[in-house]
Amino acid sequence: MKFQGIIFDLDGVICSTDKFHFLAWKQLAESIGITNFTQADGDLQRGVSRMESLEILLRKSKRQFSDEEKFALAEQKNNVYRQMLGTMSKTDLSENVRTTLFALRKSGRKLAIGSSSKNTKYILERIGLGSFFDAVVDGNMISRGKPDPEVFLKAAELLDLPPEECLVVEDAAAGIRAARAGGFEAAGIGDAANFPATTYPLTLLSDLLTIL
Ligand code: B16
Ligand code: MG
Repeated sequence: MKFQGIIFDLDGVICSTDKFHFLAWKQLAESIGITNFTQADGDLQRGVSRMESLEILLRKSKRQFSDEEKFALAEQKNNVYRQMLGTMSKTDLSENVRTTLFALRKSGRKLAIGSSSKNTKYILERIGLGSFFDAVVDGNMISRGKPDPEVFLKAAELLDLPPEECLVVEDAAAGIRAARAGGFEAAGIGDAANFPATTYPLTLLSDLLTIL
């Protein structure tokens, strides 16, 4: 087996919380007078950390905010986002993702999550995968966000495998760049299927089963 380990991004690969991110950021934008926060702005926030996402949003504001105010804004957004996550359940895990994960587990591979989100554990619990993965590395465990490879290198380390034996699965440009910077091959889903740095384009997560 070329890949003994698979490291999955969470949002956009295992489940889809991007719609909640967008709605919560949009609500925050409007509360500080930004009326032109669009889906294209939301797309730029894919895969990057909460504070970097805030900076992307604040580019649309004429006001300057102190660091203290920025932390308060990020918390305000996160509170709204967490409430939305509370509506998620096992039904938010698609059949395609569920059967793919179980087939990969059966093949004997080690499986990990490498996510920028500080809400990773909560999301995994909501969708019924709270204790499924062999390793979970999230935004609370890293000091540099994607496109820095830290999150994936830490996941490989926890799986006790070198990067060349792990495949990273990502949906975002920042994540594909992080994977390649860490010496990983990358499978890309969604927009990431078309990036030049993506090794394996996926239409569905189950396409992994034919690639491996
Ligand atoms: P949080 P991923 C990322 O998750 C999201 O794609 C990105 O939009 C978000 O800003 C980031 O998590 C931080 O999320 O505010 O929950 O800490 O794609 O790396 O699984
Ligand atoms: Mg993602």
